[in-house]
Amino acid sequence: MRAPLRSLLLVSLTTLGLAACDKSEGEHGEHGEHGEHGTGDGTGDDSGCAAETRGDEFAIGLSKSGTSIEVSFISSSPAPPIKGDNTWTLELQDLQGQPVVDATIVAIPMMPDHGHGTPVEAEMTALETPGHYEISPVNLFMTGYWEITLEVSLTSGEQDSVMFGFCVE
Ligand SMILES: [Cu+2]
Repeated sequence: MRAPLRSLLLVSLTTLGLAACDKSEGEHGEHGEHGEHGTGDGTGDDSGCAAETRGDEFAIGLSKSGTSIEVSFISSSPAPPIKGDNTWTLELQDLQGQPVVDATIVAIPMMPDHGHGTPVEAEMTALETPGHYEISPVNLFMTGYWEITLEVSLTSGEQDSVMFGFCVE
């Protein structure tokens, strides 16, 4: 009897946390979210990205390797990624440098400091160039540090994943 009650509480707390996060962003836009989420360095620096040491420096060609594939940035619009909706063109290659076609990519953005993702689902489009895929919108709705995991399913049935980290403002 106790366990179900506890998990129910946990779920409602999580839901509340997410709602509060969305709400503060929606109502206040650029202002005020940092105080509420408590990055807690007390410097009053509104961006935080200048001091952010995690993640990746965006560049065309930035790449990450999984177990059997490599994912590289062909483009990002805008570049570097910003707070809001982003469109990414990515190239998938196998470890021999051959294009990986007919893959399925699911983008999962998370803010590790706040413990939330985004309700907006990105869609994937395979482009004409073999191995090129467009992912849009990569929705990074808050200022701060995001980790975007790309879960890749290959035609072989194999699963792979890579992660890019970007601080956006
Ligand atoms: Cu957040």
